[in-house]
Amino acid sequence: MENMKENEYLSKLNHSCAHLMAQAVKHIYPNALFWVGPVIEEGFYYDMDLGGVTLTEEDLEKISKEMKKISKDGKRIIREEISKEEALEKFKNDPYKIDLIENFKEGEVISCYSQGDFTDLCRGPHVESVKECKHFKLLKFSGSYYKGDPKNKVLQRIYGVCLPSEEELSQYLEELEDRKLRDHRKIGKEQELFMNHELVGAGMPLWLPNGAIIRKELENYIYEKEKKLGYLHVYTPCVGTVNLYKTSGHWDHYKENMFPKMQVDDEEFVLRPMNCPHHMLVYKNKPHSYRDLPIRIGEFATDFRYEASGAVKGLERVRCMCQNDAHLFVTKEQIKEEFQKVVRLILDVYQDFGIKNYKFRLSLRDKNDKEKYFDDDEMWDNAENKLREVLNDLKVDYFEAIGEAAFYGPKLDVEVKPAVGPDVTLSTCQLDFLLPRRFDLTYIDSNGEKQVPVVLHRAIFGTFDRFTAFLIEEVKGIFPLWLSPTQINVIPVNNEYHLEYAKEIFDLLQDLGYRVKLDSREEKLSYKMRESVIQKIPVTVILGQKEMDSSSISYRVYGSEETITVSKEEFLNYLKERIEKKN
Ligand code: TSB
Ligand code: ZN
Repeated sequence: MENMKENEYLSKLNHSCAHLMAQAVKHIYPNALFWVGPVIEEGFYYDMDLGGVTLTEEDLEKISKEMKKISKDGKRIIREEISKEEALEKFKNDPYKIDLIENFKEGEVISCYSQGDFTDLCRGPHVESVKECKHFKLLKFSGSYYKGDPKNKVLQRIYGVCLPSEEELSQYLEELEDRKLRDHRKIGKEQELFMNHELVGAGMPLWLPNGAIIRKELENYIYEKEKKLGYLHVYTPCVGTVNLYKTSGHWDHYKENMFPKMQVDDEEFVLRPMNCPHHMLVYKNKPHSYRDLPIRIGEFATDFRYEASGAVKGLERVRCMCQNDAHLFVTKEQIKEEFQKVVRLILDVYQDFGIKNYKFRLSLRDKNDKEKYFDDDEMWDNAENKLREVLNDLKVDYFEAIGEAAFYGPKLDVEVKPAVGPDVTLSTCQLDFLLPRRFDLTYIDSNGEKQVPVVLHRAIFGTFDRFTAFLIEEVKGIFPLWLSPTQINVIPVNNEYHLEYAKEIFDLLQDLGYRVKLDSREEKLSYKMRESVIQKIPVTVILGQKEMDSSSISYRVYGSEETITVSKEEFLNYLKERIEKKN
């Protein structure tokens, strides 16, 4: 899908369309004042003060009509450069523009763009004439706080998009529609995967039975993988004392992302935002020799983070989350190999889930920023080079982000694109030189001397929450057999004659551990089969006289119209194989 921000012409076109919209709004609401109207990935928006008016769908239509009229009129868009004083004079009745102008330095050139009766302060660039903004659509509107601050006034924001032709616009809108259909919040509701309730709180989803099945399968899946790679799993409390987080440094560096502390007797507790401190203590529980390393401590660990209420989103961005976390304690010499194993595991998992659209981002330090980064140039250079080497050896595609590393070390993240909204990070692997020092962790090396281990923080799924959100959108709610909440739907052709056989097959399958449903409602076969498809059940078993007489099974696979008849054994083999192959 086209990204309006990344293409020079589309960016110009969309920004010009934002001006066109502002002009139309001004015609309808002469007292309207405008704040900012940037281009975004999806198109554009403009924030405006309509003097207390709250927009409706009808307003959007009216504005759209007026825009068409102005565009047809075809006025040229003219740039004019003025001084700061001139600008202050020109916009003296507009507090929003004054606010913007005041941010300009003395002597800096300020530009304005005019089209017909409308002038706006703007850096540009713009297209030549409003005529070019012909193929647009106003997408939605919402309230938005002035400068994004909830203490400020609520402005009206209208979103829209503009493309060079009607065909491109309708194709784009179709794609937007498709994305909305894939939105995990919509599918989550339809398929009863998760819910929210105001009594529990924003960003605190409840996993319903269907969602819980998927989560449990994901847990089992990654647990088995990690077990084979030598991980040791633990359970630790989802609270810690303030002192624990003072020791780790989170209290000083991460406090704004944490829930406030609570007093219990004479101890101060916080809900944990991360599990690293607990795992440091697990390591420290006994002395270690170099022969014990690497030690890999894993946990499916619940964390709480403060996320702005406007930012929380379904399962993707939550305030209560469960990380697929692990901390690997390694010697300096082991960094490369362990890091490589983590990257391999990520690639392996993504292949199992058929995830193809992702980007590796290698976040490095900014060498000149001595403030932000832990000061040990040799350590940094060494580590950064090792990470690069691993990625090059494995021939994975990645991009480097200078200045994006954490204070304590470089990291590798996997970025994915949700159906709606900005990109998010799924997997992460972060090198850390600092935390082991803060917790005074040591091991005895081969010369009998004390050394400090290096820590790798890694989460393959990221959180089960975010991964599930992404997975729902990837598969569009059509889960593979091994993950599907209901795997098999058994339908007797005629309840009167075939229900008993259907029950027998149902019991057999359930007993073998399959998640199976028996549809014994008094409905027509064709109706029940259609419903089975609507519910996206991977395998529908249809049992009638023929099957009963020969002790066989007929089934249909989701997405196919073909009915296949096989023996019981063959059917069970088929199921087993499909689940093993995860397809
Ligand atoms: C990997 N200490 C490390 C850990 O050892 C850590 O906490 N890293 S993190 O901050 O990057 O979080 C791990 C993963 O959690 C992220 O990669 C992301 O996939 C996921 N995550 C972060 N914030 C949220 C959130 N608000 N909702 C859902 N998932 C989140
Ligand atoms: Zn960690």
